[in-house]
Amino acid sequence: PSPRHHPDWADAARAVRIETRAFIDGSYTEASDGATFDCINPATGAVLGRVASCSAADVDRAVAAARRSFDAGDWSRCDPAVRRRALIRLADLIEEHRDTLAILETLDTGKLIRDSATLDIPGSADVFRFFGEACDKLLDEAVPVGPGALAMITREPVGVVGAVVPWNFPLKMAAWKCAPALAAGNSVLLKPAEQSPLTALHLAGLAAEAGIPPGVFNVLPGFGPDAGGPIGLHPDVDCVGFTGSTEVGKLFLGYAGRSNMKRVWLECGGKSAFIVCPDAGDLKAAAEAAAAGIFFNQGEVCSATSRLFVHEDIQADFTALLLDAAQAYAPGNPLDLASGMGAMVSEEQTGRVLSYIETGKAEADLLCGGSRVLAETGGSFIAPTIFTHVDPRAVIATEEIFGPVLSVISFRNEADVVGLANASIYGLGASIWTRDLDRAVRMSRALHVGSVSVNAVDHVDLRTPFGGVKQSGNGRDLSLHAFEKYLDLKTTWISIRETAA
Ligand code: TXE
Repeated sequence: PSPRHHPDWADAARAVRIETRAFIDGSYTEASDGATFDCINPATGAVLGRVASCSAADVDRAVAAARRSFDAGDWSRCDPAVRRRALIRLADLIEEHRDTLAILETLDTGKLIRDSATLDIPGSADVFRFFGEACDKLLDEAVPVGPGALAMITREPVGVVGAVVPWNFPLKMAAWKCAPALAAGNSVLLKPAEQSPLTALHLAGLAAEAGIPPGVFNVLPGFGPDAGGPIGLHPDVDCVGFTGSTEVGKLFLGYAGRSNMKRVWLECGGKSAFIVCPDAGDLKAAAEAAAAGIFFNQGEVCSATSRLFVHEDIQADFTALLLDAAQAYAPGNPLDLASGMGAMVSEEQTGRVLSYIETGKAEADLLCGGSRVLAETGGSFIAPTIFTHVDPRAVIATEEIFGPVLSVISFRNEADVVGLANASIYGLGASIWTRDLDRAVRMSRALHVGSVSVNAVDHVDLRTPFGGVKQSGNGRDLSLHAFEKYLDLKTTWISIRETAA
């Protein structure tokens, strides 16, 4: 879809109505104690609304509703064709509300409207449609155990699922968790990040309109410790799907251990490698992809290729092309289609990234960027930043920055670069640029990550699994494999008398 049908998105944004209430048991509601928090537009600093700040009491209400609906079976045990129709209807409604959702996403996070309208929102609809379509096509299994028995392996929803998601792709991450969980028949509590609750709240109304029964889908905006913690610790939540920092991912493992051993699926941080081999061929295309790999969405991407390894023989040429490619990412008003990059999600995130940039200035050579820009707008903007001659052990080359900051590191040979790329606590993605097929296969086999893109960058497709190894997490989002997180296997063994009595 083209975002150009709105000549002026800023005008359209003024007309958007903002829902600020939580959604529990089929209706919008204030937090039990009436608490709210300010939802800020990071491109201007303006307050967009006062959003319900949920706490343990609200989590209890939502879990009770989710459990009641799950046990009632209207969703969990219905003909899966009923779930299919509702989820596909929800996908249609997301598309019908595309402009409103895109505006809410951009106002709330600072990301470009161009991306919200063409990627985030349509991509979220696609996810609901994909898992909706799949609902009634997952088959159970009958096992060949001989004539004396019938053995079946059936899949059953796990029960009440908590989805705790971050702010970089708010609606998309909600869809990645909730669509397969709902399609499998679970009841869901979605906790959006406190920085970006608005599209999740709008989604709740659409889910009700699509026919998802009360209690099956609940949305609890609020802070991590207040609303996320009680979900992680709740004895009646059976599973949590989380995307966010590695630090908080570890907390969820602890919550599960301290409560009911709920299943915890984590998609956490990354420090993905972008490797440019001497036989990369079209260096300009590789440089453009490298810039996209770190500057798309202001670098606020878990699989951002924030470590760039370039072979020493082509380093000078490649760096010049990279600098050119970075020019396309000049920050500007996210509602303006001409802007190259949007605002950082919050002042807090801006401060965190700027502090890494200061560290980088002491550790490496600054090629471009390196500062805050457009301060006069009241917004949180950072220039696309590239450091060269970075030591692979430097702070900026090892820690997840989650901003538009790239570290360029040179390498001598294949074994050298595979070792450097694998020397990370993370293992989310990697991108390899080479025209040598043997090399591509050798390297992708040797990289300890969840996804490898060859002559492409961070390729994500809803038909293929996405997730990481090591401290990037476990389990996979997207693809039919995502169902595995939200379904338990049940074995039923029936002995058969072989002769009629
Ligand atoms: O993430 P948090 P933050 C990384 C990135 C970023 C850093 C911090 O490096 O700079 O994390 O971002 C909820 N109990 N990523 O602080 O806190 C929180 O409310 C229960 C990578 O925003 O992990 C939100 O809903 N829940 C990443 C969710 O966890 C808690 C995306 C994620 O927030 C909680 C975002 C607690 N104590 C950040 N504290 C990725 N993998 O894409 C927070 N939460």
